[in-house]
Amino acid sequence: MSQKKAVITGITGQDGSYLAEFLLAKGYEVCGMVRRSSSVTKTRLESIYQDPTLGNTKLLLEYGDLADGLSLRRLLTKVQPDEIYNLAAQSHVRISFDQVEYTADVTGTGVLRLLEAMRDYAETTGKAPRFYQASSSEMFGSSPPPQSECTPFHPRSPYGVAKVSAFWNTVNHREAYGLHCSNGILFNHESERRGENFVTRKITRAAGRIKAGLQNKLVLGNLDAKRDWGHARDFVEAMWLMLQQEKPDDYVVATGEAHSIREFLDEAFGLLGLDWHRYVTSDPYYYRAAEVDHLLGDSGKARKQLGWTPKISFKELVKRMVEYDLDLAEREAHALNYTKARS
Ligand code: NAP
Ligand code: F7E
Repeated sequence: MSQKKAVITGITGQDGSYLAEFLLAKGYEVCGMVRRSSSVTKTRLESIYQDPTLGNTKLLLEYGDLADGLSLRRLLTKVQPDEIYNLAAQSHVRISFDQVEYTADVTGTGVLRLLEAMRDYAETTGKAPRFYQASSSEMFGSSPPPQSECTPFHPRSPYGVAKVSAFWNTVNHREAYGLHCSNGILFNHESERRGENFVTRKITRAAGRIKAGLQNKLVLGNLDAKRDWGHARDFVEAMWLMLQQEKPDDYVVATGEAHSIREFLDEAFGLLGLDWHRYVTSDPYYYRAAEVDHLLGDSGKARKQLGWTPKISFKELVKRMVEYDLDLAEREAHALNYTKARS
């Protein structure tokens, strides 16, 4: 079979970068959709991206935006992908309360724009790409744990509501038009590349900086929420596995182990020999208008039907993040001392 081509929206994000690496290693040609920004957003792709004018590369980047339907149509016509991974979103739950309409437009309606562009492309060319939608455990919201594919959705944020709308549009394109559309209902997954305003990375960044003497305070919100945290590198494999199935379907992807923010703090600060109670305070500023208290996934279906299993444990996840962020902080401290010494 000829080389497969994949489009990844959201390639500059945490998951996009891991998925691009994963697909390139499998021999795919990958085209990532990037949106225009005034600053560089390709830092997570540094190890795999090179300017195509400098030589052959299997990773190309094209401009596009989920808010711009024409750009999506142009992209599909140009790339002619076999598989589309829709990872782009305004993905921050707390911020979705401040940017309600934007979140509904990009995280919700944007998915419909992409699905419709794909449907038109399939009808015009007779070639139907397979479609992966990055659905989220936030759709379960206040439904009690453990949550599986059978658990009712009860979202608790504009982000969760937008993801529910995207979920059903993905299902509807599967049922109404016979397209190969799957939802991965992924529980929280983190990594050394996690955005710095998500709680796990905020904690490991701060722990590293405190250890390096660069900071002595960390302000968080609700410390009692529980999350089922895995490593993003494990989770992107599940996305790919879904699109290799003969039939499209929806799958929960989770580790099956939940921890509170306090437990994450114990583990992260403990690895550096620090007592977090000396540095951490909780401030209502970081509380949400509505909270999701307890997410714990039952991924039995994905394990059985996809043969997927997470390899990186909670302790290993925290260790990797802490070690990475300690190194980063030490380099920051070194650069600061160097600048001071020269001035
Ligand atoms: P992330 O790091 O926040 O990445 C989001 C990506 O979407 C970035 O590449 C961002 O581009 C892009 N993007 C944002 N708005 C866009 C727009 N209007 N048009 C095109 N691209 C846009 O998120 P992630 O953690 O990798 O998550 C990937 C996907 O999985 C998201 O859809 C998220 O909602 C979903 N999800 C994540 C988790 C998790 O725990 N990580 C769990 C369940 C579901 P910029 O770089 O330009 O900002
Ligand atoms: O919050 C609490 C906060 O922002 C986790 C996204 O990838 O996963 C992510 O959404 C918990 C919440 O992730 C702070 O209240 C306390 O209970 O790291 P988070 P999230 O909201 O679970 C889901 C599955 C997605 O789909 C999303 O895209 O931690 N918390 N103090 C805090 N959270 C943040 N961000 N900052 C704090 O200071």
